[in-house]
Amino acid sequence: MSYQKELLEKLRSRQARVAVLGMGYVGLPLAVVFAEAGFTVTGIDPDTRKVKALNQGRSYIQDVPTEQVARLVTEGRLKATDDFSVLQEMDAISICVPTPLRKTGDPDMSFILSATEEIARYMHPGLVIVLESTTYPGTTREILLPSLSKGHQLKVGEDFFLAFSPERVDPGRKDWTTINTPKVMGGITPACSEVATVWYEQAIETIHTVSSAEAAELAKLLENTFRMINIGLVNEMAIMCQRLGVDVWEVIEAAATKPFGFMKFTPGPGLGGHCIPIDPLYLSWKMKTLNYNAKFIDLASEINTNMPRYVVRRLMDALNERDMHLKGSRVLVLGAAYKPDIDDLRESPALDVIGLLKEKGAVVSYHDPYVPSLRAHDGETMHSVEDLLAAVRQADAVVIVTNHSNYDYAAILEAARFIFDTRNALGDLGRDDPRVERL
Ligand code: SAJ
Repeated sequence: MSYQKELLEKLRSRQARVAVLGMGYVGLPLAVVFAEAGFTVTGIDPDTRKVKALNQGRSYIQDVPTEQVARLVTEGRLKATDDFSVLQEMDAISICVPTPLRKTGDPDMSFILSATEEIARYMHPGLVIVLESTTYPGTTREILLPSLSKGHQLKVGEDFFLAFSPERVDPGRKDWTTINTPKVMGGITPACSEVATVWYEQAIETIHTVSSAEAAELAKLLENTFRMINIGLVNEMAIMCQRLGVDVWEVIEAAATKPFGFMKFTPGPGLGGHCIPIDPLYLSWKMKTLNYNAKFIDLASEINTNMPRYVVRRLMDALNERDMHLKGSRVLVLGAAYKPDIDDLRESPALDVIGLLKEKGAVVSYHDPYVPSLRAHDGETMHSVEDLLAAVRQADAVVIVTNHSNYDYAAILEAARFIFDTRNALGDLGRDDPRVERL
């Protein structure tokens, strides 16, 4: 029997032994979904704290209930280890490791490279490997395939199977989860696509199979580049509307009444998170190696990156109009996380706004119910103010940077001298109030 047939049988019967490399916000939910489907799953992570927590039946990912981890561990369907040698017993391996950017703005492939090297050490016939980490097109074929093919005669698409399937995890989201979010799958060969699709469809409701790993890699980059560019568009629309003396929020609401052919995005103080500001740069980086300049990505990135500076300039102008100077003014920043109702600070524009305000000599404090402390760009450790309304009263200006839904905006408006609202968090509350300006 061919390795393909044998592996397909193991996958369909759920007898295949599954490993997930990287037990973070993508890997742990995926491991749990495979375990719930009946596979025996081993989560592999070099972070021994994660390994210990999981083996003790504890979850550290908000979307994965501890009770679920505890049950699966007790049932022997899920376990964790930092020992990569278990890979020699595995039949199916998902790679869910980080793909950040280096300080230079180039892709940091180190996590993918080390995971691939570990798998390469334990390569054997009848193995399917799926890369989930967001990366530039060609990574699966140009980086993983050569590394996994070294030192043996195993042939991809016959003896082992290799594919790419972009992660679509949105932490905190309850409506679209790992099980019900359609999953794109693209293999190095048709047999790779088939084996990887059969594996994933045992646990995930909808698999959309494409003809190559590159098509799957690019689908993910299109998704998030689309988002980044459209956010850049509305950010530039905010700048243009301000020059035209028109309320951009009113314009967007009006455009959003169009039931087709328009998708609403809203302006803000910049682009945060570990996906949207970063994924498109993987594509523009790859295109530069092919002597092509991805103009839309570069332009949108420039606009989005400049938004914190634009916010601070708008605040300076607003204070000047009130015969005040930013230098020496007490400015309270509301909301530090990169988007509402989460505690994630990664790439948060609030850090840039705070840094720029400090550079201009403002006396800066911040409040965020989800972020008790943060390290400002100048190295200072800041702490969220204890008494929000007292801090609002003492501030010369309040800047709403992240519009957490649990803020009492009416009380904040009542207590404030001046508010610069970068998210239209006040909505109609501050419509004609001279103490309020919006982006
Ligand atoms: N933002 C705006 N205006 C918008 C939307 C977002 O300024 O209209 C800002 C946010 O404030 C934030 C940044 O962009 O700083 C990113 O926000 P996001 O809503 O895109 O949230 P993320 O970064 O968590 O994006 C994830 C992505 N999911 C995956 O990559 C699997 C993205 O593709 C999803 O569309 C997004 O979640 C989502 O819809 O929640």
